[in-house]
Amino acid sequence: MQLTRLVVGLGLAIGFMASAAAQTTMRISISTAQNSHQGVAIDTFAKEVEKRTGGRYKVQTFYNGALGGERESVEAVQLGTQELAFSSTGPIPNFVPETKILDVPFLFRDKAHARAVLDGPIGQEMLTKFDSKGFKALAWAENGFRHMTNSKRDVKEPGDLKGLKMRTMENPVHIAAYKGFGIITTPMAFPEVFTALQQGTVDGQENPLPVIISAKFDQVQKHLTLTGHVYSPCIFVMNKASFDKLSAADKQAFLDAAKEGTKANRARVDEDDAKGVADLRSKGMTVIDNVDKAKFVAALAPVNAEFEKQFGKATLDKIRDVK
Ligand code: EAX
Repeated sequence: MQLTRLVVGLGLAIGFMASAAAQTTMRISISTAQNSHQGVAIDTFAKEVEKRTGGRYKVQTFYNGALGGERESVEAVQLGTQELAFSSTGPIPNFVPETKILDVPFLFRDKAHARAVLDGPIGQEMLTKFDSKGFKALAWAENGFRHMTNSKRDVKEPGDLKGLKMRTMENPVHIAAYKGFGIITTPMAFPEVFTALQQGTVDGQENPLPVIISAKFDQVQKHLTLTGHVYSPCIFVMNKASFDKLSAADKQAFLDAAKEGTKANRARVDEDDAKGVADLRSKGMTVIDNVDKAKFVAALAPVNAEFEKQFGKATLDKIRDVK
């Protein structure tokens, strides 16, 4: 009797262990909605991981900062309490300082330039800097070029930004740059931004069209100016120990899945950029789409001189010179 029980118990335990080994579930999160350029990135990634590992790995997807804002999720990935996250580079320099340079204003000419840098030697070398910080960086993706919105006035000239109280990302380069415009900067995690705009805690914020649209900022912001002042990269990060535990073939599967996620992400950014202005106008925003960029660049000359000192002109030029 007792022996039978023992055998049954053992059988159950072995069965449980086998099924646990058969499927491992991991978690990935974003701070934007599922119906967004970030949503398609992680949905595609999850689907591809499952497909490429024959269903042995499953990735659960979380949206709208359900597991916390970007800084919190990246921190959780570093600690290993969450396996994966997809984040903008907003909070990333606080973990991997080498990435700071990517958020320098007016560094990239256009998306093709930025993608070429990130996919080329400079971006790929930067991915390896995550290794010693507890991460495996799987792939770069993007938010796109950031633009200014506010509830006070049309911003046509850089001087119009003076005195606006704006939410910024928790990123030292952004904060320094926007102060250079005369903006009163209020760093804040993304999940709090909509309410802050709604309640008037801040006058404005800045984000790419795909974020403005998916976050429905048109409901709480009247004025949009296409300043394109910063290119905003995103990244797939994974806990280093979780990645190292994978077999060589599974590591490749995760890397390839992230690449597919990036493809879907960039295609959606292009789509949102193409349709975004008309969409936001139809929802009642005024859109200034013909600013004299040179004036905005000139307004940041003193700040950019600081950045040249900090990062080195040669290093910045290496990025600028990528064709
Ligand atoms: O990644 O915090 C931000 O403004 C980010 O651009 C947003 O969370 C999307």
